[in-house]
Amino acid sequence: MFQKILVANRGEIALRVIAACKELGIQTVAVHSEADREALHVQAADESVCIGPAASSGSYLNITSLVAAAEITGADAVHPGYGFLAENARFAEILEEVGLTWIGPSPDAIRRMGDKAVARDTMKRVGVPTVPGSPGPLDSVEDGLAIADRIGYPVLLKAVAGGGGRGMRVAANGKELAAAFELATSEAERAFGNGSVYLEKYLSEPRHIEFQVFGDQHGRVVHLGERECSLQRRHQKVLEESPSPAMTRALRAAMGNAAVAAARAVDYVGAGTVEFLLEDGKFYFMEMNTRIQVEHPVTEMVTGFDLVKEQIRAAAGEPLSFPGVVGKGGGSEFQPRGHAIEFRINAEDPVTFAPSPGTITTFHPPGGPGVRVDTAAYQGWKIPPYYDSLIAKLVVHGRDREEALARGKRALELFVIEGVKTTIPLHLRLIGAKDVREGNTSTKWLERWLKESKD
Ligand code: MV4
Repeated sequence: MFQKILVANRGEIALRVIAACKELGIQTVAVHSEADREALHVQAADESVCIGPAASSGSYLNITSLVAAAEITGADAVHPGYGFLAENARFAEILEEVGLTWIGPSPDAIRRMGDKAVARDTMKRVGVPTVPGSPGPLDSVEDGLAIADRIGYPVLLKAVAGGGGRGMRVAANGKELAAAFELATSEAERAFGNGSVYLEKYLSEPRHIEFQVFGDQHGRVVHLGERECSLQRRHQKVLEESPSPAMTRALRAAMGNAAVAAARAVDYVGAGTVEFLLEDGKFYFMEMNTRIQVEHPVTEMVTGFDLVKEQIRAAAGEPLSFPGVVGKGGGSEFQPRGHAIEFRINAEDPVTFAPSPGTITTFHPPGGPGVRVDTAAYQGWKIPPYYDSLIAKLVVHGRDREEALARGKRALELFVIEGVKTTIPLHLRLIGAKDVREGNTSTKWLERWLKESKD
C-alpha cells in the first residue's frame, strides 16, 4: 500500500480523497493555488504545497508544478479527483514515467474513451448498443447527408474530442445539416484543436442513466448499479439519484452487463462511469467517464462501499473487495439498498444561475439519520471566483424514494448558508414538482420546467 498520496485537486473533492487516505493510514499532501491558502483541504492534509497563481491554468492544471510537488514531498502516488487533470492521459503517463503511481485507469483506456468516435466503434465491436449513426468521423458534408438519409432526421453532430455536451449541433433536414456541419467543425477545431465530428440519430427526449463500474488489475470488472442524472441545466447536473425511478431488474441486468462489457473492452482498472441514453425502453451507449464522479456518493449510500478507498486499493494492485458483488457474476446480482439523492448546492442565484462568490457568513449543515454533506465550506470562508461554484453536496438516503425525498426536503430546509446566494431554494421547488416526485423526468425536463415556471 502507498505511504503518501498527493491529492491533485481542491475543495470538497480533495477533502473526500483525504478522508479515504486517513482511513487507510496513508499520509496526504494537499496542493493549492495562491487563492486557496485558507482552504480547508490544506488544513486537512498532513503537508501542503503552493503550486501557483489563482487561475487553474497556472496551478491545478500545471503538470510541472504538480510533479515537482510530489517529488519534493516524497509522495508515491497521485489522486487526481475529478475535473482538472482527472482525464488527462498525458498527466497519467508522465507520473508513471517519473515513478509515481497514477490512481486511475491506464493512459490507453483514457485515450480510447476520450475519442468519442473510437469509443463508439469499440462499443459496437463488443456488442454494446449505440445510437444509429456514422461508422466513424465524417469525411465531408456529403458523407453526413448520405448517412442521415439512411437513418432519418433529426440527426445530431458531435465532436470526436467533445463530451459532456460541448460541440453538439442538431439538424432537422439536409439544408440544416450542411450548415451544422460547418459550424460544428469550426467550433470543435477552436475548442479542442480537433475539428472531427461524427453523426448520430437525435433522440428527442431520452433519460441520462449512468452505471458505476469498477475494475482491478486481476481482470475483474463489476458494476454497482445506476444513477439517474437526467436533471441537468446546460449540461450541468443539478440532482442525481440511485436507483433510477425508470429501472427494472431486467433493464438493470441488461444495462449493467453492457456497462461491464464497455469497461472490459478497454481493460479498465479503477472507478469509471458508463453513460447511457434511455428512450422508449431502449438504451444506447453515450460515453464513458474515466474518473470518479461528483455524484459517486449516491452509489456509496445504496451500496455501503467507499469508492475512493477502493480506487486507491485497486491502484495498489489489490483485488476488488465489494462483498456480495465480487464473485457473483460481475455485479449481475447487484441490488441497491434503499434510495439516495444528491442535491448539488452551488453559490449561484437560484433563478438566474449567475455565480455568487463572496464570504460565507453563516454555515450550518444539517445532520441526522441518512444525511451526508460533502463540503469544504466553513463560516468565514471566502469563495474565490476562479473555480466552479459547487459549495456543498447534500446527499440523503432513505429506505425508499419517498423517505429519501422527505429527508431531502427537511435537510434542505435546515441547511443554513448566509452571505452568498445558493441553489437551495431551487432544490426545494424541484422537490415540490409533481414530475420530480413521480420520477417522471428526462434530459429535457428541467430546462422546460424552468422556462414554464418563469412565464
Ligand atoms: C445525445 C442526445 C440525443 N440524441 N445523443 C449531451 C451530453 C453528451 N454526452 C451527449 N448528449 C446528448 N447526446 C443523441 N443521439 C442528447 C444529449 C443531451 C443530453 C444528454 C444527457 C444529459 C443531458 C442532455 C442535455 C441535452 C442533450
